[in-house]
Amino acid sequence: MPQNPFFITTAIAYVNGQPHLGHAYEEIATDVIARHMRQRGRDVFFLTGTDEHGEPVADAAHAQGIEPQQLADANAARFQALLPQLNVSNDFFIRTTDEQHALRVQQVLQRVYDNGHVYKGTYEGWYCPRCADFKVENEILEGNRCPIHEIHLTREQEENWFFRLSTFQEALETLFETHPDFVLPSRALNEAQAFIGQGLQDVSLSRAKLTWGVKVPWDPGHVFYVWFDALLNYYTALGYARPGEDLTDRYWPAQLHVIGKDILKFHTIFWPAMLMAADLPVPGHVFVHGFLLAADGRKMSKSLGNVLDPFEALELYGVDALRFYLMREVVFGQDGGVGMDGLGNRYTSELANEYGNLASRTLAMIHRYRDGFVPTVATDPVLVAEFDGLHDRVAAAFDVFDPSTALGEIWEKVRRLNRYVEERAPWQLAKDPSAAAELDQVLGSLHEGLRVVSILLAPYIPESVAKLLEALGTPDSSFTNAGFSATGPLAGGATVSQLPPLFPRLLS
Ligand code: ME8
Repeated sequence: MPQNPFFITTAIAYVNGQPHLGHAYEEIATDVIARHMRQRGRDVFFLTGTDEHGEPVADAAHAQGIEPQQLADANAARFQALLPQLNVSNDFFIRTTDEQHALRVQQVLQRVYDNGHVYKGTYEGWYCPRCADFKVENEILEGNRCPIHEIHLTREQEENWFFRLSTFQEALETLFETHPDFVLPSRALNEAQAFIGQGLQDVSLSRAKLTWGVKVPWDPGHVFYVWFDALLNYYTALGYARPGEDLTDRYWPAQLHVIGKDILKFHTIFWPAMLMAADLPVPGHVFVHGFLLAADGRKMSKSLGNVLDPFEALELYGVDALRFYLMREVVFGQDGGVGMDGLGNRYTSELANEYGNLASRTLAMIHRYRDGFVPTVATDPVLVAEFDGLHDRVAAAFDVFDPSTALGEIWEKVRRLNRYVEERAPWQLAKDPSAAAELDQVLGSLHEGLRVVSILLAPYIPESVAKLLEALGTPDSSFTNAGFSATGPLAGGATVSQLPPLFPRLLS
């Protein structure tokens, strides 16, 4: 059995609308972490998918005069089609309308019932049909409005099956105390702890009024509340993602759930409690990222109608530019404002003028001055010292799921290498035959530096890096090769090939 499993997930998107930049952001950020862990030899399983049951989807379908399944099929296909466009390397795409998912949801929740964590009762409260969630007192905006969608909440009363969440108060407090990195970043942990601090109330496990969902096995007049159906995707998928194979023992518990801040309560409180109730181990970490905000400073979302289109961004600048921009512009774990202007600026100033230019000039100079051969000489001790520990710092940042800090560290070195070109002016050295050894060292060191930063950048901009590493004559992008070699460039003696600009200047 492969060692070192790393099971990583995104939230699964509602299919009541189409994919937007917020979804793309979550997919990209999760993909960057998954790719990095694969580079390090971890046995990665990356899961994403769609959340297809529940009131928001049923309502949206009926508003269009179609059946929920039709809407789910149409929009799930859109989400699925987006992934290769974003170069997302997921291992499976789960749809909660998959039959095998429903069966496994029933099995797990039957166990929760058998373990005595479920009872029948009446619930009355303020309900948001878009969130598919009852809101507690301090979550409600003035005028009985939803804090997320800003729409009016409805007063609902239902006879439901309830999950005894309140009995998990102590177990959750202990989980947060003994595993303070269960919820990351710390601001999100504080929020989860504050929520528990108010005292947990039991929550609905089923809905009697809805039919669009997974049937409750002990009471088929009810379907499960969509959130439990949805959360369980992380577990059920492992049972059938690979036909004929059950991956549960290999990958459960998940190492990391990546989610947005609006669904913190479900993942940091309901989810671990539900797993404990089913006698299942809880995941290692839940990382809560921020929201991409539009120019008006508000959340970009279907219901607020201020969405920036990722497809337009892909068409204009390409997949690596979009991936890079989102990871560079927005600190992972914080909110950030994004727009087409910002994307265009970073494309030009960083991808084209810094990394792209470093790549072109390095390849061109090795061609011009050394017929394409990478010199076999010791690398420059100045750069050796400056690159010392870089890949360890990048790995350490990823260990706490901080791709922003990692990218900052790498980019500093991209800039350093460009400064190195200016400082050492190879075009001057080339004019002086007595400086041949120095020119060898400068070109070899540039090749080595470019190779190292490229391996480290591979999770962020995989397409460009694959082309460049190939051209550098060192296609292997595994992390064990990410150290800056002091003895000489790893590719010493190899030849480099020419490459069209990785990030060509665009006509405006
Ligand atoms: O919440 N910026 O689905 P969803 C960043 N089905 N992230 C954003 C965002 C934005 N502007 N808008 C949304 C659901 N997201 C449930 C999840 S998981 C068992 C069920 C993020 O389609 C959001 O925070 O509304 C969530 O993590 C993901 O996109 C899917 O959102």
